[in-house]
Amino acid sequence: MTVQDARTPAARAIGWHKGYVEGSRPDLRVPVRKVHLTTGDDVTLYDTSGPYTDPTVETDVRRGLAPLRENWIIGRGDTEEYAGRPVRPEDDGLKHTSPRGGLRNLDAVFPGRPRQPRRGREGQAVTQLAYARRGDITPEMEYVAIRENVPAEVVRDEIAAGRAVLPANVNHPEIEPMIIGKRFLVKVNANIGNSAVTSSIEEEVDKMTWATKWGADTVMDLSTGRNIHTTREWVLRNSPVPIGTVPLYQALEKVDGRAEELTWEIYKDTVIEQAEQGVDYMTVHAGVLLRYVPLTARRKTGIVSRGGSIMAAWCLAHHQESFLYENFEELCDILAAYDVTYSLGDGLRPGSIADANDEAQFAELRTLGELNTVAKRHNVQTMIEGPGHVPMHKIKENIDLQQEICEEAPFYTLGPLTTDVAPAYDHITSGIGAAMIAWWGTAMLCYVTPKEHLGLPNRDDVKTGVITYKIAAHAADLAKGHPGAQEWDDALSDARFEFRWEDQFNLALDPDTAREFHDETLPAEPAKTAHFCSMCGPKFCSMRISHDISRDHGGSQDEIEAGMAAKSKEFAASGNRVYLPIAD
Ligand code: IRN
Ligand code: FE2
Repeated sequence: MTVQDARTPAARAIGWHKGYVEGSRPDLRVPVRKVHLTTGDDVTLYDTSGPYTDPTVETDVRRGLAPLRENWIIGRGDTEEYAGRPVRPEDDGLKHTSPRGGLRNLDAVFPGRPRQPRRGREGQAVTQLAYARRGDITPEMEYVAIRENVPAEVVRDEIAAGRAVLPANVNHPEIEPMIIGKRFLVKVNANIGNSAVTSSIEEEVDKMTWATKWGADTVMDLSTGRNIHTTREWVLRNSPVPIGTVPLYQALEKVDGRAEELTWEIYKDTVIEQAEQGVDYMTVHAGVLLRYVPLTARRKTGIVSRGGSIMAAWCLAHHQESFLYENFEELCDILAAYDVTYSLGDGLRPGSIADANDEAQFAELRTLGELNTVAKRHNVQTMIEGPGHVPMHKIKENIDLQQEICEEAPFYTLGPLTTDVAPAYDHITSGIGAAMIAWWGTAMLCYVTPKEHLGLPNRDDVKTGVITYKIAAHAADLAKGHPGAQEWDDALSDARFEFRWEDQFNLALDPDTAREFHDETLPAEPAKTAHFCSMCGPKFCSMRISHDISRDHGGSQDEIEAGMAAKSKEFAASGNRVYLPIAD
């Protein structure tokens, strides 16, 4: 493997540069972050920031990122381009406000390269799961194998077994492939755009790149309200990470927020619209069954999931079984034709400590297990969403049950929050639960920001949420012994012990804040060295050993004792200090 170097003087100055590890073909280049230490060494870290941090690549938000997977997708020869579903004004949440009305196409809403959607030829499954089961190692699999430092066969086998997913819609060629599964690094998702209160399209794109800059592995676009289709198009075309959505939210917009007016046709249409755009994974709350809704009646906080409450309202209004559950097989075929990954939603997750692990929650989990089996039969990659609010002593049961019921499909959890008493600090209440559940096997963590339960996250909250969750994820990687995880800690520890401040900052999850805090309080300190070693050198150590073990190693017992006494005096004379400043 060769490591390419995108180093420029400017990149040098910020302490790291983007490098690339080349795979078996020239268009397979895996980005890494190369942190430059003052010792002259480099530390190589996983990098999610995309081409934006490569000064040799020009990016333009109006054109989108280069479609790096396009040739891989076309090369497989199992997809076709087609005219695509016309985008109507109402799909954009604009509802008849378009001056001319009528049809619009994707080119009109995104100025970037013209694009036609693709799908599996004759509706066949073009999923990484189907390829893995066939025994193929796709370029996407090789890419994540390099990223994760594991053999490509492990990637293929984990995907084939359904223990990992590689979300990669054939209409999202811009992504840098990543994998979600318990054998791999724990991943973090950041949610953006969860409000009708307007932020501009550029702002949403900026939130996405901001989240990936700090280490988000996937981003969920939960936009509602106006410009929903256009916003998503811009986010997708500019995103180096997989994008997830909850199509139910947009479907609800199409019926003016009246849940009872939702139909399978409206929902299906929305899913296809989003799949054509390139959404990589979709939350589907198909486990909320009519008969489970009454189980939530005596809960302290009822149904807190947005998708869950929409489906519960629909089921009650019609007194019919959920249209998501009833049409699940057809939905599988749609997702398989684009390689959209399921994220089976936890619509009945507990919203308070009191409701954790109750009958409603686990009844839904059993249904998700059943749906997981159906999805796999259709070659659809699948992960399972999990709670919510769960006290520490009840967390393990969640992951153990999920792994058993869902045949080790990747678990994707929201926290869980370990206490309800700290609004404004729920990134911490949930970061605790996230670290625990990730250690036990959760594959991806959905971040929680300090604004949870209180308001909408701003830029700072997004950053705080991502960093908090990167801590939880990495703490779990360490505990799980993921290859390479500890090298990062060791490099930082060495830097800390040797007072290489710049190295400490550059290795930190948040170099900016570390640097700022240090400048605020601590004066610069010189590097230190172990006094005992500079004083004694190897000779003393060998004397020490021979003293303990054998006498015939260099002198008589008297000589050894005299030597020891001399060293003792020398140490005292220097002020009895274990570590001394380096003279420079
Ligand atoms: C993750 C695990 N459980 C829930 N999530 C995320 O919560 C889900 O992927 C989505 O981004 C968000 C809101 O989901 P509800 O409230 O519609 O269930
Ligand atoms: Fe909550």
